[in-house]
Amino acid sequence: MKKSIYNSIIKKTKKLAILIDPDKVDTANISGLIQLANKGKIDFFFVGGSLVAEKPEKIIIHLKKHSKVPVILFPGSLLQFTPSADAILLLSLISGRNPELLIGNHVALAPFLKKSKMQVLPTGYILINTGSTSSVEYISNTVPIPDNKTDIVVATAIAGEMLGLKLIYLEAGSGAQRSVSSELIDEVKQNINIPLIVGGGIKTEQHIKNVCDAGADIIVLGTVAEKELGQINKFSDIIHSYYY
Ligand code: 1GP
Repeated sequence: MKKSIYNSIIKKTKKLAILIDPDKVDTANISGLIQLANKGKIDFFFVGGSLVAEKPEKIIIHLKKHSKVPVILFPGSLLQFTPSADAILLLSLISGRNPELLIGNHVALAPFLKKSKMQVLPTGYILINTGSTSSVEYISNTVPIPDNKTDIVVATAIAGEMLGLKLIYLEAGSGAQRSVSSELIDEVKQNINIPLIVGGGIKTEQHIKNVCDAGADIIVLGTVAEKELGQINKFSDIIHSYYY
């Protein structure tokens, strides 16, 4: 694994990643996010989605042209692969039992990744059911772990780390009514030694404080950035006020 983006993740502040769905955001309406990025308010752009009709390439090239913030592909499927991003979250959906999302897609993608200059970030992706069916659940054909099954979530995260994955991602699903609970984040964080990404349904100042206090290292915001861009400046300041 090439180290530089990963090294920046493990540095001593919490990070804000903004999720960009190429179907919802285009080069004409992304200037506000680029301005925030250039003011140091955004640490990473994640680009991708569960079901994306628009190829992510155009938006990635635009982001890279106008800002220095690393662009990380967060692919919902192999169809979203493009070597134009700086890095890729190579997701293993370890909460599920769909072999394509545990190894099949990785085999198909490996020759392309090997040829590309992208940094590969092997990530244990854990889908949590916080009360509603997410797009990821439906599209991935996997069963998310119920959010009251703390022991299963923690064991899954530990297994991911033991398998050599470099990041754990707790995902409630984009637009989730409820984000992953503080208790669950805290339990997982106490049991792993790799960075923890948390996303899905985080949309208020209080949510941000809760997930930061509980131990999230990277906080992913998607829907709130699309709908209430004006809030991101404040949210970023909260996230960046935490030091380990
Ligand atoms: C990324 O799915 C999240 O993990 C983004 O979720 O759109 O609810 O912020 P939101």
